[in-house]
Amino acid sequence: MMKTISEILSALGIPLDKVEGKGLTVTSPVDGETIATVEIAGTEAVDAVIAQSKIAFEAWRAVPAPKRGELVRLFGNKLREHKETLAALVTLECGKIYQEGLGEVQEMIDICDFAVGLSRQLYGLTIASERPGHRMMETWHPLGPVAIISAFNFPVAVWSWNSALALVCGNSVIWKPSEKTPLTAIACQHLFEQSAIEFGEAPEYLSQLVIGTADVGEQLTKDKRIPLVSATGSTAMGRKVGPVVAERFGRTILELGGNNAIIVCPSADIDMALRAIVFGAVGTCGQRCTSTRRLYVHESIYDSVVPALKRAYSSVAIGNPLDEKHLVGPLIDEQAYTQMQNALALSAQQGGKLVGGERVLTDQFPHAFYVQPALVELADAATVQTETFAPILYVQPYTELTDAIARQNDVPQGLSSAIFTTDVREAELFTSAMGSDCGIANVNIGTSGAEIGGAFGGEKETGGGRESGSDAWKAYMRRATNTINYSRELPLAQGIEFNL
Ligand code: UN1
Repeated sequence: MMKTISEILSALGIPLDKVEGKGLTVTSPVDGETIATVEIAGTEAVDAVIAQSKIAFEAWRAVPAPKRGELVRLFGNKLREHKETLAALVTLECGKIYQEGLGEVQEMIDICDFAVGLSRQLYGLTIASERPGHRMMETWHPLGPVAIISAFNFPVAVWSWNSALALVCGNSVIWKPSEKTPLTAIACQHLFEQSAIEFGEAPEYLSQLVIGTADVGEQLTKDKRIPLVSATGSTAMGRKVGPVVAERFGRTILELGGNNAIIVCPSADIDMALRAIVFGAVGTCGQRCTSTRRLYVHESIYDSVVPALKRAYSSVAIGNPLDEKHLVGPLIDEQAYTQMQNALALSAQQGGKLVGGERVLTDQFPHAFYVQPALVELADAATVQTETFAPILYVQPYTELTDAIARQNDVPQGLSSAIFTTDVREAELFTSAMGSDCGIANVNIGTSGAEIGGAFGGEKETGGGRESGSDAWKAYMRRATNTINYSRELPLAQGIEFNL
């Protein structure tokens, strides 16, 4: 595996001047060292990008959808070719372990495959008309330039879910990556441009990158030429983006915070549940929007499950994410560490019993933030309402399943949820209308690691958007209802007579 930034960039064929600009300093969470400096897009540059995107869209929408799929197929192949290198870059830049970096690039490859198939399946319905000699149908048309605002924790996959679909749907794309992870974005854009050259018929500026801080995102959200803004990040970010886009009647796909819970029932396969809980809570150092943050354990098994969990926690290998023996890498930065400590201090004040949470490996990595994942046993009444992007798992016992479900739902967010049970009644209740109120409700699978084939997203303060599989593509297109009269009469709908 490649471990240095220059090895990775040269393997990807990225010219060094792209990472030796002025403006944004990129540090690696692995050791806190500077790995690059990149150029920031100014207001005029962003404006030009939007104008170019519009022109690219006008050409791209005329290309038949299966042909558009061919470009995405080539890009998927390019990702296959560079999977290991891109995964190592993901690890270096955002700190997730290499296995998860590989998993993330695999998600990109999978969504490309999905989008290629989809490019031949952008179906509309044919609808029975109430009038004789008439036919009704729906046609799905491309929308326009799509802005994609992504977060540091899935620096490449989230862009690909959006862009692969947006592109086969006939749109151009503009990507604003997190300012913490511009290098992986530069790498993806570079691989995409190579695929576009191979494809030969893509308009220039079909996919563009704008690097910058929140003001770049704000400029994109305000611009009328962008009919759809897909934004992944905190609820606070979504609260800013949503109203600005809505004010100009643009559309959004919002993927915001989660506060995901697992319920462990008395009949659960405990070994399975433990693995799912540990992966969900400590994997990616607790920095997935789908990370497991709360755990409700039935009182009859609480005294065996919680000690087993503590044992598992104490054996988790924490360290350099490039080293394959480690399961947990660092937090993204000092701010994330401070937020984690603040959340832990608050739960201690509320009587929470804490294990873990302390900073580790400071000798080896004085400028990076590795932590022991934290487990907090909470009093019955308390439900933590906020998402802290760190490995903190709040644990509580429950007596009645309906009460556990109510507590699970009693938070502002609604992304992911899971139940571990072998009782079909409990499983069905959990996935029913009276069960979990989340966009994702799993049985005997943890809260994170969703497959791309399903629609991904959540309710309430998670923002309501859906990306990735199922019919999420419809959000990237506009629907036209066409009524066609092939008779020689002009009957009006609803039986209205209007005789001239
Ligand atoms: C995110 O954390 O923003 O389900 C996305 C999962 C991944 C995606 C997470 N497929 O954990």
